Amino acid sequence: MALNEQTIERLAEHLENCQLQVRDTPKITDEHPGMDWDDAYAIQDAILARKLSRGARVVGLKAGLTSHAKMRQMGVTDPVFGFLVDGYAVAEGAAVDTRALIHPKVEPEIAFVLKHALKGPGCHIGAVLAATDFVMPGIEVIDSRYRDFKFDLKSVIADNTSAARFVVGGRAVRPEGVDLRTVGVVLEKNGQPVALGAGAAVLGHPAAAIAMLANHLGRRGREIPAGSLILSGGVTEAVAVAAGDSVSLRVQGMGCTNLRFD
Ligand code: OOG
Ligand code: MG
Repeated sequence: MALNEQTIERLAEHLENCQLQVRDTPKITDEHPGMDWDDAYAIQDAILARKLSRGARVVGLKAGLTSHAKMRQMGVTDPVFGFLVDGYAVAEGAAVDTRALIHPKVEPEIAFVLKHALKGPGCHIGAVLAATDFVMPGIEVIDSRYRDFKFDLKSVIADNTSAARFVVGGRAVRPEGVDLRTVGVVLEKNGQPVALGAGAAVLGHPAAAIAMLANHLGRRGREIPAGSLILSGGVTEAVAVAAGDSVSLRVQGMGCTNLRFD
């Protein structure tokens, strides 16, 4: 760790205030170029602690920057991991209030729900599929607290990987009932297809993102608990949305889920 506890607390408060007050900030590494990966996750953990102390509940986990399309779009090279709290969950077809968000974008994702816990190191696709109860379509709404979505990996980890809202739905499918590499993904905005892809865009197989998360937590003496919902990361680039837009995600064999913005 390069930052002291006080600085970590201050940065967590700053980033969370940006989220709560709907304002952006320059990336925090501008001011703290020496911060390391442990600092970045410690800031994220401190943001979670602030939310838990106000009664929030963790309802899921997420992997991000798991596809080349996303890495290219954001100019980074490695996946990142974050948390989802109850206030981020949107009911299928419901409206997201854009006044609570800075500059939202949507991403087509595959969500995993586990029946068994997963613990790294050494977690792999096979272990993930064996531990998966079902998969389903998920739309993630990301909203970086950084000005113009400009960040580096450490800054975006500290900012809980831009997590803001998500919806899951459509048809829950057992993992053996679908080839997650070839499964087709179509994201529509206002009835027009705006992003297309296949599951393999995510690290060759979306389950690889879940294995990486288990290995990441394993290094910190933690695991992915049984019953967890996990978003495996955007299959395509993220698409900007604004009030009035409606977005739907169709995943081959898994039906469709959707939300609106107002
Ligand atoms: C970081 C979060 C990326 C994904 O699915 O790739 C992410 C960002 O692009 O702001 O959630
Ligand atoms: Mg995402």
